[in-house]
Amino acid sequence: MSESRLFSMPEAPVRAAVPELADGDRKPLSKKEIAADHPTWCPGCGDFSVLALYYKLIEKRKIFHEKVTTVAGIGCSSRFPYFVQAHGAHFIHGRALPFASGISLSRPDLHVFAFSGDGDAFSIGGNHFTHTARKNIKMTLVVMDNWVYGLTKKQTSPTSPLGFKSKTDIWGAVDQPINPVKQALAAGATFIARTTSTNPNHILQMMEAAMDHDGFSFIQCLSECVEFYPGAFDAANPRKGGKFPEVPKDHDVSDEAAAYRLAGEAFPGYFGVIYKAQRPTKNALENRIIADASAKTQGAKPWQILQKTFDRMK
Ligand SMILES: Cc1ncc(C[n+]2csc(CCOP(=O)(O)OP(=O)(O)O)c2C)c(N)n1
Ligand code: SF4
Ligand SMILES: [Mg+2]
Repeated sequence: MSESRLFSMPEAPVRAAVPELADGDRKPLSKKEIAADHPTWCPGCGDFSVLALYYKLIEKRKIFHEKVTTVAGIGCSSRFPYFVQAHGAHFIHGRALPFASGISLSRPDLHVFAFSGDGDAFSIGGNHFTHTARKNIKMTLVVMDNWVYGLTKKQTSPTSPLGFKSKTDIWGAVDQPINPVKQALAAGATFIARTTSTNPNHILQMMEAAMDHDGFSFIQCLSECVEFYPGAFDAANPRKGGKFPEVPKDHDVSDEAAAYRLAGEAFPGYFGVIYKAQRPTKNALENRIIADASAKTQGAKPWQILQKTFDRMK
């Protein structure tokens, strides 16, 4: 690229802390203003509930169109951004997190939400889950876990339980399923919560807590696929004779070993915030490097520092 072209590039956005959400002069967005296309999910799919609560979150927390971005990979659950009237992307299968990472690192003024399925997040996107968590990139990831590949019509997913009969395991799944909470803990996620699509108040509570966390926040949301895995989560639904055990009040959310023990409880396990830690985000650490470099180069802009680095490499 010629020097003149490079110098005509728009300036990098000013890096600032996330501003106060409340903007007294503006009305919160109504559901009508946030809802886009009519969701194409099967009637009864758990994903409807997650979407409805996301609308509610945006309304309740007065997040405006220009301050939120909604990213997803591929899958029934990942159709999510289509149904939200805001900036976002329905991206490549398994690649929502790297896309969302770029947004988060370059636009610290935005609230970045990623939505994924169990296949999208833990199969094809498993490596990105690990690295986004360990880098502690500020965003919220909601995995709508239905224990199956829904969009492609019933294949075994990484969270399908042993014995689950699917098109890929006609005699029943033989592979040990992963435990999303343990996976997130091991990867270094700094906020981990569990919820279920049948408990709307709880979903909203978890989304708000995740959004307020300064770091990578992960929510495993059980979300029934009524078409290919009906009844999967009945044991977690009091209306179907199940239980909804909340994280015990005396659980220390900063205790990793205790979180690991809670995560290992038999299904339905515990719901609520299971782990929360403070660790510098990649966003903050990179900002520090940029600020130091800028100070050493008499206030040069990030792209000017980059240009100097390229020049040295010539
Ligand atoms: C690179 C690539 N590989 C495979 C597929 C096919 N595919 C689309 S969605 C999907 C799995 C979706 O499962 P999950 O993430 O659990 O979402 P759900 O549909 O259950 O919500 C697969 C394998 C694809 N679209 N792209
Ligand atoms: S196939 Fe399953 S996951 Fe997909 S929309 Fe239908 S119920 Fe939901
Ligand atoms: Mg799935």
